[in-house]
Amino acid sequence: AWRKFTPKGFTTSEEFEKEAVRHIETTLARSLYNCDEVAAYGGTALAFRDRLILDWNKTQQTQTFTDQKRVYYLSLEFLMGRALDNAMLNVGQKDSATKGLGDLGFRMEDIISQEHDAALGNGGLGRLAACFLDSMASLNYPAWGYGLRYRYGIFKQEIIDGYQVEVPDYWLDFNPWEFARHDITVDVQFYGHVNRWQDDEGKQHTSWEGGETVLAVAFDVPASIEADRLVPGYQTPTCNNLRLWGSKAASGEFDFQKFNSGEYEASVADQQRAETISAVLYPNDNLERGKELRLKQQYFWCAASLYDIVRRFKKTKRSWKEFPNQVAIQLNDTHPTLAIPELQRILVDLEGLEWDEAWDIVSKAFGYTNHTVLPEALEKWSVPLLQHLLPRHLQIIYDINLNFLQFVERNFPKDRDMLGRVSIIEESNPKMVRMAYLALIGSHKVNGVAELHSDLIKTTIFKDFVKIYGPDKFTNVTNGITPRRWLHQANPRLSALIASKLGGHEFLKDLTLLSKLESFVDDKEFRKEFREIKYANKVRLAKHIKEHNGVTVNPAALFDVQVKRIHEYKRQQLNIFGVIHRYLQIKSLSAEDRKKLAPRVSIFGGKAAPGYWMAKTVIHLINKVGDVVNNDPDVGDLLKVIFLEDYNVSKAEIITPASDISEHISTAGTEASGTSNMKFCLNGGLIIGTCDGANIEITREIGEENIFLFGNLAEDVEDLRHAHLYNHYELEPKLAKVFDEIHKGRFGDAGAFSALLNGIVEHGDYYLVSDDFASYVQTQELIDEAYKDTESWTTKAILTVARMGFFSSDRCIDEYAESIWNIEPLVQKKDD
Ligand code: 26W
Repeated sequence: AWRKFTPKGFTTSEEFEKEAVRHIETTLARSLYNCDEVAAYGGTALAFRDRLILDWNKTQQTQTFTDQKRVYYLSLEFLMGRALDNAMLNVGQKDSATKGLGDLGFRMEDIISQEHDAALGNGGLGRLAACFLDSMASLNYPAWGYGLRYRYGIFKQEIIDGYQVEVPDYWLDFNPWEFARHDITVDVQFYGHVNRWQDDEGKQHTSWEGGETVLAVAFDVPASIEADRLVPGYQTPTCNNLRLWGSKAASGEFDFQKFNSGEYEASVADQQRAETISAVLYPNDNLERGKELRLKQQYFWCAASLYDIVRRFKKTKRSWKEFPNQVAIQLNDTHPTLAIPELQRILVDLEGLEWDEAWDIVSKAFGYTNHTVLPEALEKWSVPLLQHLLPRHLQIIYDINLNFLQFVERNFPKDRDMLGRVSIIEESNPKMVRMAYLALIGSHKVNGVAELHSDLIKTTIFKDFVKIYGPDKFTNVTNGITPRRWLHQANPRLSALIASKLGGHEFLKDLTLLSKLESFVDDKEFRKEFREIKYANKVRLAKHIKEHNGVTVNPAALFDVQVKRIHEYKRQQLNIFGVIHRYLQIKSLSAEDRKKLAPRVSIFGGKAAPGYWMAKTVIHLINKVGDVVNNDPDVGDLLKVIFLEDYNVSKAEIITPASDISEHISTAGTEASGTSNMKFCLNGGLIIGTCDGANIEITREIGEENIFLFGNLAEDVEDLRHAHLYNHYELEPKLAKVFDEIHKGRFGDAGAFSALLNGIVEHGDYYLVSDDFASYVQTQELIDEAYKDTESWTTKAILTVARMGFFSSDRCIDEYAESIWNIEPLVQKKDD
């Protein structure tokens, strides 16, 4: 019956205009006479939002009504980027809006760029969560995301005199995509103490009392809309919910008393302290720092989300045994691991279940995804901190550990050291809780994110656990990306070209259909258009570079791109040393010989964690090299070095389609998967990479002849590192020359870079930059040659696109659904 009240959606530019103007004049209370781009963005977003909300409400109603098993994706990061373009494409009225806005005197591009990125994430892990929301909706899985509503997302990066400067990202001044649910709140407790007592029947009880309470308020985002209108007549769109928790002071008696006794300031201070919990995203990627506020964030979000999940389950009046048949909870890395002891606490302390019965339910409900093997990224929380903040949870963790260790002892009575190695508690000073072990022990499945990575976790960090539980507890789900955003939205012309050949946009819902492109690989017209699209995308990026960096780059040059978080293991330093080597070579040639070279633009982008000095040094070096190279008249078009400021999702949408070659060159065995490698390939860019992460599966899918692999293998890394430390160490000769030039001050004060170079020359070159340098440079030379042969390059690029079907996050989500969550899609009936 509710459908009767729904407004009719617009289908023409006039109808769109009417809706947008109505919103500008009423919802936003702006006069049309001073309607600027901000207001036009607001009116447009609200007009499309109206349409989406209908699908969203319907989906939620259907999910409640059918009440089948749901999945809850717990992630401390959701790197969503902008929403408007995605909404327009899904609603299917972007053309009407473009025309309507044109009539009002605006350009669509300018309007889209008014929106702040929702940048609630650091990098790969957060963007993966965003792609998953898109795929879960697209495949009609009943799914919710749970996260934190940070007031400040990842900082904005400015480059000043070649240095990174961090600027706060206040993004919430106007956000039409969220709905505050002031009626949906949860009290979250911190600190306090534990009480134990016996009731009249002699039953033991435990309760957590005292301490302080903070209020969690729900903010809902219609996060993901099935791309239904791209493939008309499919079915009613699924629109799932992303619920983000914001923190507020609980308005209990305590505040009230303070307020009344004249302590106005103190009560406001309490308010601010509570709001601090969800104030800011921690900007570290792959580095754990053990800050109390971070632990508070984690518990706040886990407690609110679980309360919500349990509340929904209890409404169905099912018995607790059925909980794991109705609920699957996926832990996106160890950040939400406290959800495990929290559910155990709810079941035992609050619902009165026996320990074993409760534990059976808990460990069937959870799945855990590991995203890194870097030791410095593995979360550990100190026992004294947990004791202070979450005393009852610490007890529960100890009890989980006791049961687990007893189980291990029974099964491995001869292995005396095993208990110490696998204990959740590390016997250090202070003692530490190893969150990855807790997550693993409390889950029924553990997965890595690419084949090599999933193998590595079984032989390194979780080796003992494979013995204890057997190999079946461990599985691989190779990452994927959503083709709706990373092909159709970011590269509309390529999407249209593919659709024209394949007879429609079905490939956006079944990416394996791309394989049909192989039969067009020799089609002259198709090849020409494919190349023209790449060129046009490069022209667009060149324009962006001109505007932001003031450097003119030649769009016909080979665009060589490395955009990702700056980290030693990702080896941007290897790339920039390679650029210096190229520069020195150019300088050493005669003017005549220089003419034979292939022009190149080396493009970098990415943020360094604010406290990560080595990463900041790398940014500085890139910019200094750029200053010298870009202004050297001997070099001209042959080489340009660009650092793009403030790399984020919306910049990625411009950069990805404009790349000829992109760099995925981590030390073998360190990059769990990588997902930008997939984005570049899907957009017809080739890649240079090490045998690491998903590069391995990409090679298998697209063929060795279509990728530029180099460097040492993961299996040899340990021995090489060992050799550096104990044998005489010699720098690779070409790299030594590069270092000489840096030492001579060719790129400014050499002292600024001494720590970077010493890490390699004197401190063991942990990331094997020198070991891989010769092979890297040689492979770059192969790329120069290959690029000169336009025809064969085009063939490689087309075949790469055609063979990327496997890397859709749709495939990935189907694998999770089948092998971890055990859930089925919910197909909604079509409305008439
Ligand atoms: C506690 C600090 C911290 C913060 C974030 C530790 C670890 C993380 C993430 C797990 C790091 C991360 O984003 N990992 C990336 O996950 C991607 C998605 O699976 C992979 O593609 C990347 O290879 C991996 O680095």
